[in-house]
Amino acid sequence: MVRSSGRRGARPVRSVLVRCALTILAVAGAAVAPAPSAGPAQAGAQPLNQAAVIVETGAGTWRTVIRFPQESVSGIEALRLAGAEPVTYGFGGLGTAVCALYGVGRPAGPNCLGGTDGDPRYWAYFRAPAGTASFQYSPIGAGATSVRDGDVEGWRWGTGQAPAYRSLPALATPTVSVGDVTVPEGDGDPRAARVTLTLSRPRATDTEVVVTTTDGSALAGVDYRARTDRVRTIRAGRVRASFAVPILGNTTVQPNRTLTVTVTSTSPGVQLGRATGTVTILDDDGWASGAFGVGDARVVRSEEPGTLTVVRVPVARRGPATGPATVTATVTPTGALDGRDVIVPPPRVLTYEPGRRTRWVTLQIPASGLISERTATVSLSAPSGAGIGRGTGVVTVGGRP
Ligand SMILES: [Ca+2]
Repeated sequence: MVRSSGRRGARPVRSVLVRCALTILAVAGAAVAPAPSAGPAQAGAQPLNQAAVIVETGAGTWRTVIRFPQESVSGIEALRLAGAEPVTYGFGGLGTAVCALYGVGRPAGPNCLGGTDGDPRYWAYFRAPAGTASFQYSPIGAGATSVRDGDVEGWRWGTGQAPAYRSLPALATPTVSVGDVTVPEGDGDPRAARVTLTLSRPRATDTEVVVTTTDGSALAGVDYRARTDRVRTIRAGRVRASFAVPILGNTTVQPNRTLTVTVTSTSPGVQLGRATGTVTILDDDGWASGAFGVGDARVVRSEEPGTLTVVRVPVARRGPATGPATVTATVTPTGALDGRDVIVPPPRVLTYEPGRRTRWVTLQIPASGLISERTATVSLSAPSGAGIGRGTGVVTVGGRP
């Protein structure tokens, strides 16, 4: 067994030799390993097995729980089930090397494992089989490895270090989290700050979430209406609910103020993830009367493939709002991969009829095991019937802690 720690600090030439040896082992392993998916899968007749796949690319960390009806799947198939889009290369048809995951690595080819291009990095493969609680370097290639119920797979792009380990039960337990929102204060008109509550994966029964507000620099009764031990329900099969805090505006120039929204308890079998969110009241009294301003929002994404959560960003106009007004809102990803991390809507004209003060820009967030943050901006342009007081807001999509 070759341990990762034994390879750390190895000279580059030796590193390449060790890697070649590993490749040969992987090829040899593939030659004698049984076909991983042999035999018909009896879907429906067997309970689903589950395993976890943890991948660190350097640009992001993914922790994904996969499920499969077979007794085992190969390490490559586990990566596919996790959505890692593995790029592989077959050495002589006998063994399979992993060249790239989530778009990070090398193209398929003889130099897939590196060593000749001056870049020492490669995809190091670690495993924590069921019953163990830490990663061990895998000397057998992923194509020849059988991933079984309870296993945790680990991959890290680098020079042989392991990714951070998490246990499968910790990753598979549904987790509830709360987001943040920044909302323009308003002049005392009815207005709510809405934060998003998300579940990491849907449940077969309703999930109750108990939420309480707490003063920060914003004071209950002055800046907002307190909410204590309010119960919100995330319906069975769903992954989100919304929690609204009434905001009490004024026309005095002040600093921005904040309050916290804390999830104090939830249903049995659900753990708390990001338990505290922040509501920021954006003072808008320096803006011209009638000016538009966009807020900010943060959400914790769900992890169950096929589910969507949403994040809503307020676009408010200050002042009497007696006439109609319009403004165009454009969402631009800043480092996020369009369609994978955030579904970017086309630019949209927001229409405010007389009396209307707030519209919301809604972004859909696909489920992902990605725990790293991704951001997008919401920009305002082409206003009519009003000016622009704050033209850019930030949407942050993160994973649970
Ligand atoms: Ca104010």
